[in-house]
Amino acid sequence: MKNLFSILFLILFSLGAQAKDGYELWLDYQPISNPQLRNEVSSLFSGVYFFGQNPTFDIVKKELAISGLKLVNQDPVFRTERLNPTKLWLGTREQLSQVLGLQQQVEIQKLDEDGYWRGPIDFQGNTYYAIIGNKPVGVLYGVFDWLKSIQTETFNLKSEKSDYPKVKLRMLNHWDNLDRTVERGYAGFSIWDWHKLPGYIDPRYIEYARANASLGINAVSLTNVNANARILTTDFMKKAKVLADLFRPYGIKVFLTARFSAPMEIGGLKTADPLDPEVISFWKKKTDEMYSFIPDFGGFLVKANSEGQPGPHEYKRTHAEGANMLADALAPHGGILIWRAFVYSHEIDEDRHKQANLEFVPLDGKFRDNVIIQVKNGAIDFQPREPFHPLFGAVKNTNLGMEFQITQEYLGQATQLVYLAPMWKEVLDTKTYSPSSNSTVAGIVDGSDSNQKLTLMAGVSNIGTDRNWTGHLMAQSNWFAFGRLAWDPYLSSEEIASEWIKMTFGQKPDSNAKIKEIMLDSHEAAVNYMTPLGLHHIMGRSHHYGPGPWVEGGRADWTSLYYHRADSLGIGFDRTDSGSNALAQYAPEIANSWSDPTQIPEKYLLWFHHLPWDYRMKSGNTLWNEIALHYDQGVKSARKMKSTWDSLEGQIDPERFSHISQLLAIQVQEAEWWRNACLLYFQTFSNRPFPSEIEKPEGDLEYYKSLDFPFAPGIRPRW
Ligand code: BDP
Repeated sequence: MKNLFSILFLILFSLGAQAKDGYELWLDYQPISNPQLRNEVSSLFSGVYFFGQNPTFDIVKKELAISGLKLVNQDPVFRTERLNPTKLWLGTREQLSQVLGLQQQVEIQKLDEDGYWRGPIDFQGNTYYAIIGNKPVGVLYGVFDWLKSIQTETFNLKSEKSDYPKVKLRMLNHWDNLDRTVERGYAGFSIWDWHKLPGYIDPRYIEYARANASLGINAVSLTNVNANARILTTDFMKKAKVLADLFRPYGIKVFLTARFSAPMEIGGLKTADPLDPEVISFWKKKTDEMYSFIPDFGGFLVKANSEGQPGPHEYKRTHAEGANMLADALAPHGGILIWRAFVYSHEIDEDRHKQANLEFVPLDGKFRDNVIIQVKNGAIDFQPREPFHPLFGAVKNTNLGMEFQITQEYLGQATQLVYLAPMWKEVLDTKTYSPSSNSTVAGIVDGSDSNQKLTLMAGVSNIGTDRNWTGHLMAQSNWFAFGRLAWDPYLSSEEIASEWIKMTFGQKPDSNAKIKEIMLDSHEAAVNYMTPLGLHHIMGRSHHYGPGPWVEGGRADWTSLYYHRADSLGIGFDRTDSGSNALAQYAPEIANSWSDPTQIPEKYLLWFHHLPWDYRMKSGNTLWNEIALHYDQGVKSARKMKSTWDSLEGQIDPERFSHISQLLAIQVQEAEWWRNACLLYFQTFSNRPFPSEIEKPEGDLEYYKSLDFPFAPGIRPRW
């Protein structure tokens, strides 16, 4: 009988172990097959010694317990004696200082406070493998890196490695509402269960913190930038405190969004004027109260005077006056105020592209030291491809942080596989020519070109209650890639993809090469079938799902016509000096070359130029034909992604294989839909036939225009 139970248990266990639903993310720790690596790693797990104790080390212990068993079937043996037979040493530099050689001491000291060193240390005739951080969290990061090297089979017992994050604040921004809906969320509801907090702790909170820590993400803003003032009430502070306490040992600080009109909404004041003494005192008291619950509270994130959000302009005050007032309330506690540069108004008769610079450049040098301006990667809005935001390079005495969007609002939401690292890298690697001729966007963001001390990279989260966290399993790679780039913006998209694939799907060289090919082709594919050659913001109204180049009426800068400007003569937004002259906001090296349609990279052509349909492209094709060829190429690439994936049947576990295969089938349909709808629509202006090489767009335009998606996910709730 007992045997029967054991057999049943084994069967159930192995069935369970095979069911891959994505919940484990990249921390699945699949068994290592390489015998030498297995032996080395098991031996390290067989003797683990911690120099000291603290809550972060408790987490490291848990991670070693999970990973040891899964990777090499070895429970870690935690020893109380640090010498042989102990094998693995963990501790901070200070804790290990007596045993460290001079060389290591110097190496580690050079690292940033979150950095780590790992490698062999000879001591009294034995060699120990040590993972050392300047702070306990550095040990945690070092351990995750070590585990990654095992998962990716790159671990070498004899070599040393040190690393540290290039950016100080590596942050997720959740656009989560208190009712658990998520603005632009495509993976279910918010993982923050405010209703059950502070009493109930969902185990997901821990899994979430663990995943973030594995990437070095060290800050999270829990609430939507379209903020609800209620989050600043005492009841909600108590709830947020629970999360902050859970996240602390993982090295993660909590931030909250602050609604500028909160003094009126929850403070009973008649104004939110940032220079009003009562308003100042409201924010000071609120902030002090927040710190009484969360002593290491990160600070506030604010969206003001943008898309209807309240802000200092209501009181004829500047963004600097608004931001500084909040920054002053935070400063005594060491808090940081993050103020978004995503500001534009249809009441201002200016190209939306220019508005952030018009607001912020005159304020350069006027923000407090603990203020950082969070700037989207491009000047419009997370489009499939955008040239970098001209604020990078335009200010010299203002801290600037980067805001990327991990959630795929404009990039296929949760039905499409689009690996975003290549898009982010394109922006990070671009030369700004300012403050110096070699500056890049990455150099401004990490402070190496801008000299700013306070540095930030934020990513709008794609996380929700879906079992696999991100809706589309492959979208986990975007959470991962964001974390890796926030840690080191100089990594390549390719190496990040390789790491993620091995950690997610295991060590299978053939299938891994194909998955990588799919991922690396996916962004260009999406740009081609959505918005090639610099077209932008031509998605369906409000939900932004699918094509809507015909969207017109209402607020001009929320229509597609505003952006593509197609007419019988041509297409594109003239942002040269004969048009809005947004180009003048870039350094002259860029402005001059991009003003010339023959010099600007063609991928940005229609972003800055309105050109005739018969304009000759570098390929020799007319502009019209080139647009059509790009759309068609996008569809072909999507089909190729699908067939490449399908060729992996049998090599990937059935559950994940089918999930991705089904979604890729949808992606192909959506790519065809985009191509057909956009080409049929633009043809009404170009009045030219489609080039013979392309597959003729099917259907009729009226049909595409009639499609309606009242229940598309992620739409902004209206209160
Ligand atoms: C846009 C989204 C909108 C956000 C806004 C923002 O459509 O839902 O509120 O950005 O960043 O991309 O504030």
